[in-house]
Amino acid sequence: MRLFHAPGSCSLGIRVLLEEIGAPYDLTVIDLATAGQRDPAYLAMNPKGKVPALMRDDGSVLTEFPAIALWLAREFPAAGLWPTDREGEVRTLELLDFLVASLHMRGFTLALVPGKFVPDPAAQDALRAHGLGVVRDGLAQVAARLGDAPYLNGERPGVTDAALFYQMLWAARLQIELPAPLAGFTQRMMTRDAVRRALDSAAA
Ligand SMILES: N[C@@H](CCC(=O)N[C@@H](CS)C(=O)NCC(=O)O)C(=O)O
Repeated sequence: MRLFHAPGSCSLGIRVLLEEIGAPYDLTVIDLATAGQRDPAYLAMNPKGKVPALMRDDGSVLTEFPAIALWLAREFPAAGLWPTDREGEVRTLELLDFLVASLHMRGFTLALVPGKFVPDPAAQDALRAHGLGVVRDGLAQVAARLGDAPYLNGERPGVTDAALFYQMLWAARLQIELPAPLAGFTQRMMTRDAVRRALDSAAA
C-alpha cells in the first residue's frame, strides 16, 4: 500500500489507522503549500486533487477518508477498527459522516481556510466565524457522545477516533479550548505508539 499524505492534513488520520494496523506501507508526501495536489502526475493518479489517497497492492486507488478507512478496517479486521454488529456499524457510520462531512468540511475548513472560498476579507471573517460556530457545536456533540469512554470506538481506537484525532490538532491550531472528554481523548491518543509513529517524522 502507498498513502499519499500531506503533513498537517486529514490524511494523518489514515496514517494513524495504518500504524494501528501495523501492515507495511509506503508514504508519498504531498506538499499542499506548493500545490503538490495539483501536480499533473498526482492528478493523473487522483483527479480529485486531494489527500488522502491510498494505492492498494493491486494498483487501484481509493479516495475519501470514510471509504479508505472502511476498506482498511475490513481488510485488517484483527485491528478492531470497525464494529461488527449492525447497530455498532450504523452508529459508527453516522458518527464518521458527522466528523468528516460536517465537523471537518463545514466547520474546520471554513475556520482555517476561508480564503479558499471568498477573496473579500470581510466575507472571510464571516465564514471563519460561521466555521468556528460549527466547530464548537460539533465538538460539544462529539464530547457528549464520547463521555467517559476512552475512545469513540470503545476500548481501542477505530476509524472514528482517527477522524476525530486529526481535527483535535486543528483545534489546537485554532487555540480552541477542548471539552474535557476531548482533551482526555487527545492525550490518550498522543500516548499510543501508533500515533507517535504517525507523528514522529517530518511527514506528520
Ligand atoms: N472529502 C475528502 C476531503 C479531503 C480533503 O479535503 N483534503 C484536504 C486536506 S485535509 C485537501 O486535500 N486539500 C487540498 C485542496 O483542497 O486543494 C475526504 O474525506 O477525504
